[in-house]
Amino acid sequence: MALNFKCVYIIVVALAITSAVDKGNFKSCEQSSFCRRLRNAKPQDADFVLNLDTLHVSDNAVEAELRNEEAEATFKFVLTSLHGNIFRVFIDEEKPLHSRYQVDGALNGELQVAKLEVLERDKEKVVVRSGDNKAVITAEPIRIEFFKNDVLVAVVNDKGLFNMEHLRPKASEGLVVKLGKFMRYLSIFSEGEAEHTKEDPGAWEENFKSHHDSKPRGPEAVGVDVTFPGALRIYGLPEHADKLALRTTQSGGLDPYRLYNLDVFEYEVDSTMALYGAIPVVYAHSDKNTVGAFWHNAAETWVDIGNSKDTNVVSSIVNLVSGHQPENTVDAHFMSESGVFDLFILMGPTPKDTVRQYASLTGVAPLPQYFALGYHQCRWNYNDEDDVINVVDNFDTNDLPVDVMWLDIEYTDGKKYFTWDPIKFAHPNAMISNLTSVGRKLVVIIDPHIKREGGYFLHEECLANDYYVKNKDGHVYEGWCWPGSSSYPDLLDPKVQDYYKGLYSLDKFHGTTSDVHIWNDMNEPSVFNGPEVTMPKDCKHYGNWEHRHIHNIYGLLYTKITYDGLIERSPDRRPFILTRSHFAGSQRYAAVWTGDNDAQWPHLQASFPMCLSEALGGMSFCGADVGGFFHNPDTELLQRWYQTGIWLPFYRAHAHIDTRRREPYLFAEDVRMRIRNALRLRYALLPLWYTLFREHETTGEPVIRPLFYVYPNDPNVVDVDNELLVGDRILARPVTEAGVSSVSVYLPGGANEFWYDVEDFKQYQGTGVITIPVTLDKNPAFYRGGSIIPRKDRPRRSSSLTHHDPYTLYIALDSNKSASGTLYIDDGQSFNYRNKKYLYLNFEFKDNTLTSSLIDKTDYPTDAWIERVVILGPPAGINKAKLNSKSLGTVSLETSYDGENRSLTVRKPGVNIREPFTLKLH
Ligand code: NBV
Repeated sequence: MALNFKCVYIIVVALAITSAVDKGNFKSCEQSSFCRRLRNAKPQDADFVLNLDTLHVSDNAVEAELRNEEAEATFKFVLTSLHGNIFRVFIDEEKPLHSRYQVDGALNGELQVAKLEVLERDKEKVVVRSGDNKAVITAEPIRIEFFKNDVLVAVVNDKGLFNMEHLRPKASEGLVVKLGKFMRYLSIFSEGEAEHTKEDPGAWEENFKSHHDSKPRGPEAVGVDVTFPGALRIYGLPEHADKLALRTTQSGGLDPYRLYNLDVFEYEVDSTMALYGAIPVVYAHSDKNTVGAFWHNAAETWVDIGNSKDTNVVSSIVNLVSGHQPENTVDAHFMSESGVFDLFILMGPTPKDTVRQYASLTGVAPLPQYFALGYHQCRWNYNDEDDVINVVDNFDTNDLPVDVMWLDIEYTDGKKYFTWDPIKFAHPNAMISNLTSVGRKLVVIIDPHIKREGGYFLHEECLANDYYVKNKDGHVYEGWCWPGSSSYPDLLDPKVQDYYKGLYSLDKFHGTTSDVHIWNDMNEPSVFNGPEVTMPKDCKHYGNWEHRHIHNIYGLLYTKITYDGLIERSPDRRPFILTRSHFAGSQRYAAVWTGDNDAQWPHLQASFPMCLSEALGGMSFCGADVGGFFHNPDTELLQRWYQTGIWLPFYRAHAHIDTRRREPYLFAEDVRMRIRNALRLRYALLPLWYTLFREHETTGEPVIRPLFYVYPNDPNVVDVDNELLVGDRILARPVTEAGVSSVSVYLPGGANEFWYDVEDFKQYQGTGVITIPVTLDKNPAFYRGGSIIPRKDRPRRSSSLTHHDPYTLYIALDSNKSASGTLYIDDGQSFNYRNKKYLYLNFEFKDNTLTSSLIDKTDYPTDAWIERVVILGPPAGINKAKLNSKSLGTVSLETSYDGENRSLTVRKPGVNIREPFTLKLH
């Protein structure tokens, strides 16, 4: 067995180092029975009809029976309106043969229903209103039109692709099965006549490569199309290594976007293939409005995307000739293998509203500890305790800040999680103290596969208590992963959840402290010898659910348990967790990274659209392995990666075990200096990042934002994804191309929007594309005119050492010579901020006066003060400033104007940051 595993390991590593993704290991839609059933179906006469004789309308719900006559199946249809401009459409079978799975864990608590008012009802349709939203429900065929302020913004089942395969007993051979329109029109497997009596060959069992899926319940797929009239682009559906704007998959030979959490070795960019995470939300956007759809389903899902700009090429030409310009439309066809029908329509009307509506359903990321926004140093693996200490020492001697050291799987005793290698990591406490003496932390990896080894407490306890997932025959499921033969905890079982979170307690996980945080990897779950490198779908979970029903939430459940475990372990510390697998709602527990990327320029480029897409899916706390996981980056790529990574919320360097060491101090001084500069800029801006995370927690707004989010009325930004905005205060367009001497940047906002280069303060107007000359030192980024950016400019070894440091306020003036901005401050680690122990400040600059005030009536004692105010685009003729505050009274201050950098600096205002003040320039 050990030999076997070694072989698997060598093959895996060799593959990882030498080849690109092996597409043959993963299904295409055509190779997946339910996907081809639903995708190849042709819309036709209504099979699903609402029986409006059974209509029941209450204050907040419309209910009726939904019939598929041909299949003789009855469903229950419920439409509700929810607070915050959301509609929910829920359909389940009336008397199912087996219950259909309803996702548990993605939604953030109880949803609040809103009032519905019936405007019209007759035999054919019902019209209801909720605020300025309206839904027109047509009975035959079932179809729902959604209107915002009387403008049609979304249509459910516009194309007639709605389907819900009712659960049925397996028909004996030769029997005509009533399957409804989808089977009837399925011609690809049936030649000649009478194809309607045939089922798809994979409906009741399916093979993929050497794997057999026994499908004990048979077909139970569910799907629907949603059209968004007027939309120009559609975004969302993380995780894919693709552009931010989703591409048309309905034509041009692309597979639909697949949502099935998978461990894909050496994934490719520009691909609709599944990756580690699945967030089934889309946002359809035009320069006039934005509307979203959240498909609440945890089973394998494919989403076909249509955009009339790509699909109606012929009619576009005709229209061009005729001068008639019909409005653009986009649509999404959701197709899931199982589950109830549960669709939320997020009525917008702006990107901000829509994203906040999604956050109101699935929650927000809680404020992380301050350190988590600093720089993280990881590699597979740091060899031993000395190696770890040596790395941080080298960071120190080279003036490179670092907050967190990471340990990958080799720190364990033979890949047995919750243990330490007895030789290499024999004194974890001493190692941890060394880190924490300057406020640093340690993150260790904990994966869900459990080594099946006699004497390993975790395995023995799981076995003895029946905590493992079972195979289709009811025996404990065994798969292969890093430790060799492994089993997997059944995370659906409340007893397992309870037990597993206890593993993080300090007396169970010896050697850890409250400063040790957790990395959950391989939690798709990854199973080396499983179908598509994951768990067989017919494995069984608690509650009699098959793995197929819950696959996409396995990682979510795993991180929730970790989160609960860390809270229980250290009730006064905000947990930091990094997860690879994720689903809607994962933001409540963990940060995410884009997995095993490659040290290639296209992967650096993909890091922005991938994380922006995650941010729209609620997962703002996102990053990509700096340097690229597989292979060795050249120094240009490495520097550019460090420069780019500072603009993503999670900033961690990581590398595969077979790559060369690449800690930044190992390079020549010029490289080291550029990396140092990037790190310093990141650290200087931590007060802004932290403020944005707090604002995310209170408002649901993403920390990083695509241009269309901040400039929704500008149709030119809909495809921009090599730029992003940090909040709405900084626009970053790092250099992600090799060997270039200039880059083009789209500056949005028009002639009245000012932008200031973050380094030399050069002023630009937002009139579109400009070309910026670049050297290896240049990392183009711009402060948005009208914003105030709080920074801490003193370089330190770690973020916690900056806690008492003074602030510099950068005031980037707009065309009216005014600006505003917020700053959030607390202890950076505990939950005391939930008891009003924080400061939330508003800075306002207008009429040559800067005013600081408290937004909330709270307090946090701090000795941090303001050491500088730097005004960009200052008014002419200023040479003095007068500060006024309660404790300092009125103080006259000198100003200095820097002609080269076009900035005015007021030195040492000296006022404590928590004290309201005015600073008048004259
Ligand atoms: O634990 C080893 C790696 C880890 O370094 C990486 O970040 C994960 O994404 N892990 C995957 C297992 C296998 C990598 C080939």
